[in-house]
Amino acid sequence: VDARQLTLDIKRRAAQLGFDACGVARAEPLPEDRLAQWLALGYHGTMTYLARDPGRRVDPAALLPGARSVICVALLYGQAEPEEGIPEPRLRGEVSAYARGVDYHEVLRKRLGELLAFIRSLSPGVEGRVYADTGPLLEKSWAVRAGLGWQAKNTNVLNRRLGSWFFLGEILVDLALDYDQPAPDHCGSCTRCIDACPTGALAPYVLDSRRCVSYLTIESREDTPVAFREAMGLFVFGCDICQKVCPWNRKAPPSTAPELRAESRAVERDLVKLAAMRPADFSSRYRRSAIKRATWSGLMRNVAIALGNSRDEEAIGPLGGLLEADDPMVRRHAAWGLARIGGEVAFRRLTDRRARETDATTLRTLEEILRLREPAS
Ligand code: B12
Ligand code: SF4
Ligand code: SF4
Repeated sequence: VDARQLTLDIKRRAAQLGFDACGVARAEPLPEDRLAQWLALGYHGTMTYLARDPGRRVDPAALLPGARSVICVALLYGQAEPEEGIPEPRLRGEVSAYARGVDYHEVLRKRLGELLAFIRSLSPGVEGRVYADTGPLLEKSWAVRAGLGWQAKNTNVLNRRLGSWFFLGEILVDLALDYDQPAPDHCGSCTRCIDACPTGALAPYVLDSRRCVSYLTIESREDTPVAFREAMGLFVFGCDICQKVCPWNRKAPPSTAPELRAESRAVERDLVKLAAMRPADFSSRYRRSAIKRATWSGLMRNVAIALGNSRDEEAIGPLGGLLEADDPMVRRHAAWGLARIGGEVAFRRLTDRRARETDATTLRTLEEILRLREPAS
């Protein structure tokens, strides 16, 4: 089969499998300098895996000897908002749009596996590897090369027809195919995403993860810097702001993947229910959801911040519960949340906890909070 026909067949099959776009790039090494520069600036924060073995990130041949092509796909996950029929709780947290269905790793890998099986049926003996998010490929760079869009100022891949609410996945193969042209940049003079980012994490085309709410709520295993907590608002998992404000997303088509909708109701946005979730409930509830990545402790830390940011006295009860959590990090954030709500009842909880607190760092946090309060009372 000639490369052109094979490529057309692969793209047709990708569309049948429900992928919203498919393009192909030549598997040449990517320039290393910008990744190195980004890492040197420390913009990866504690995601040390990104700094490990940079050669493997930029050279597909290091992943698959004889690699010749990178087949890139996009799968839309955007939903029409609001989700109908779900009553909104009084204390509602925000979960990023991408995390509302079945874990996208599972959804993408299954479909990519089917696409690879199809390629094998056309070209027996082909070597191929499937990637979806967790592998070392710099997926955005490959998507751009494969013509799926341009890497926009908010650093996501953006497509004129699809917007940016899509996941990326790839198949690396040792087959020669017909290659696509990279799409030109259509951000123009717009800076909406940069202006709207609540924590100032974006400069044009560059993200400092350490300031990004997505990183702080999902990847970080540490205390959230106090300076960012108010700006995080009600987000408990991920952040959608720099995509929501993008003009190219105004007419973005919704996802047609049923799995990405199926469990949307299982994703709890009720902060009171979330705060009451025990580690075992967390594990079973999010077993097939991207949310498990945050870990129970991380999610409870985020819930404590969101409860504080609600500035609603109803949040004092759930925050009081989190102030008794086994994990001291969760207790410290619950203390912050209670102080943010303020008032007699909240401060009585904090004073009471201070008398019993055994963790040195948490005790210091409680003392600092109460010292600020006590001279005034
Ligand atoms: C680590 C990671 C994160 C980190 C870092 C994000 C980032 N911008 O890199 C955090 C946790 C913050 C994150 C957040 C999100 N992520 Co993420 N993430 C990844 C992951 C695993 C690796 C990305 C990576 O290697 N980053 C490293 C840097 C170097 O990459 P870069 O942005 O391309 O950096 C380039 C530019 O900075 C550029 N550059 C241009 N000019 C200049 C100038 C200077 C001075 C410098 C230094 C660099 C530079 O050069 C760099 C190298 O190409 C990928 C999956 C993968 N394996 O690729 C998903 C991925 C990028 N994430 C994805 C998603 C959906 C998200 C979120 C939208 C989720 C959410 N709603 O919360 C947010 C978006 C935040 C944002 N504005 O980017 C999707 C993006 C899909 C798309 N349409 O683009 C991916 C591809 C996962 C997937 N398979 O679908 N993510
Ligand atoms: S995801 Fe949120 S915090 Fe991160 S860059 Fe975008 S707007 Fe900023
Ligand atoms: S908001 Fe504007 S600058 Fe940001 S990604 Fe969209 S078009 Fe580009």
